[in-house]
Amino acid sequence: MDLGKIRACFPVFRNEPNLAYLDSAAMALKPDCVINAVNDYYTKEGVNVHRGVYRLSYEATDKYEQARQTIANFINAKFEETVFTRGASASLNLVASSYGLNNLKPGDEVITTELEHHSSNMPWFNVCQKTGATLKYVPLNEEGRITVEAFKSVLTDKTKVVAITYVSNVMGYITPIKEIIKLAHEKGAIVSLDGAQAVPHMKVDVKDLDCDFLSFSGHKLCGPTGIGVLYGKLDLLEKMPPIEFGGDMADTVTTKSQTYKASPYKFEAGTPIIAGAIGLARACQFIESIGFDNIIAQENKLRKLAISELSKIDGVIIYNKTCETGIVSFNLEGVHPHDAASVFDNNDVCIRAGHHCAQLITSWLKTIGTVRASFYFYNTEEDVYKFIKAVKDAKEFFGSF
Ligand code: C6P
Repeated sequence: MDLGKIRACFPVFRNEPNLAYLDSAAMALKPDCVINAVNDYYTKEGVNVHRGVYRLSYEATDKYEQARQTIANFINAKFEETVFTRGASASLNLVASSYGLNNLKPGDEVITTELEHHSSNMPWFNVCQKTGATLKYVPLNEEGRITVEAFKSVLTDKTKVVAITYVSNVMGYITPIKEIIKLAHEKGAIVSLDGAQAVPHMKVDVKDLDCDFLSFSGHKLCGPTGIGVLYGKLDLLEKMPPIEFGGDMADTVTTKSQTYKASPYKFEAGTPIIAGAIGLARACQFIESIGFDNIIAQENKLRKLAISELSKIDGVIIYNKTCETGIVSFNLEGVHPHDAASVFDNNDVCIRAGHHCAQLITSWLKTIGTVRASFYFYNTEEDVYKFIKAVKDAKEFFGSF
C-alpha cells in the first residue's frame, strides 16, 4: 500500500498538510473520487429519480439504482434487501420502529449490551417501554467485552431480538458475532447488528454472518454525509410495515385504500438521497481498491504503536489495551477529557473526547468520558508521534496528572 499515493487522494490533507486526523470513528475523510462522483451527478443530471419522463431523469435513476447494486454487492446483499436511509441511526431506528413495535409483546425479551451506541440501544429501550417487552443486558467481562458465554447466560426461550454492536465505538472490540447470531437463531430470535464501526474496517458479508439486519452509515466509509444503509433479510423486510409514508413509496392511493411498493422502495418515502447514494457507491469501490487486508494491517500497526508509546507515559489510563481495531480510548489522570482535547487541537491533532454517544460504557468504565483516537488506513506513524507529543504537552500543561 503506497500511503503517499493514498493520502494524495484526500483534499483535506492537501489543504491541511500538518493535520493528524485521528477521528475517523466519528467521520472518515472524503477522497476526490467520492467528491467528484457527487459533483458529477449534480453537474450532469441534478434532477429527480423515478419520476421524470425525460432522458436526464432516466440517467439519474440508472446511476442511483446502480449505486444500490454496488453497495449491495459490497456487503453481499441482494438489491431489494438494501434500503437507503440517512445513516446508521435511522437504520437502527427503522428496525426497532417497524419490526420491534409490531412483533414484541409483554413477556418477550430483547438482549442488548452496555457497549452499544445510543442509536443501537435507545430505540429498543423505547420499544420495550411501549410493548411491555423486557430489555436485558449481556454482562461484560472484566475488559468490557461481550463474550459468547455471557451472551448465553441471558439468552432464553423468550428472547425475540438481539440488538448488538459488531465493533464498539469506544472500546474498538470486535464482538464474536457469528456465534452469537447462530445461538440467537436457535432460539428463534432475530439479530439487528450495528455495523457502523465494522463495515468501514473489515469485510462484512451479511450472508456469511447470517444477520437479520445490518445498519451502517456512509460517512464513516469515506462516503458523503446523510446517507446510510439498512440491510434486511428479504422475508423480514417484506413483512415489515413502512414507518414513513409519502411520495415514491406509494403504489395505489385512493380515499378508501392505500398500498405501497415492495422493498426497498416502501422504506424510502420522498425524494431519495440521490447524490449520497452515488457518492457512497463510489466510496465502496474506493475502499475495495485499497483492500481490507491493507486497511486492517495499517490500523493494527498504528494502534500497536500508539498503545506502546502511550503506555510509556505516566498517568495515562488506557481503557482498551487489548483492542483489535483502530480505536484507542484513554484518559489523562485528573484531566477532564474535553480539557485534554483542547491541547490536542492546539497541536493540530483531531481526536474526540466525551462519552461518544455511548454513556452505558463510559459509566461501566466509571468515567464521565474518554479521549478517543481512531485510526484509518490513511493515517501514518508520523500521526501517531504527533499524537504522543500532544499527550506529553497536555501532561506538561496540566501539571503532573
Ligand atoms: N458514532 C462516533 O464518534 P450516525 O451518527 O447515524 O452516522 O451513526 C451512529 C452510530 C451508530 N453506531 C455506532 C457504533 C456508532 O459509532 C455511531 C456513530 C460516532 O463514535 C458519532 S457519535
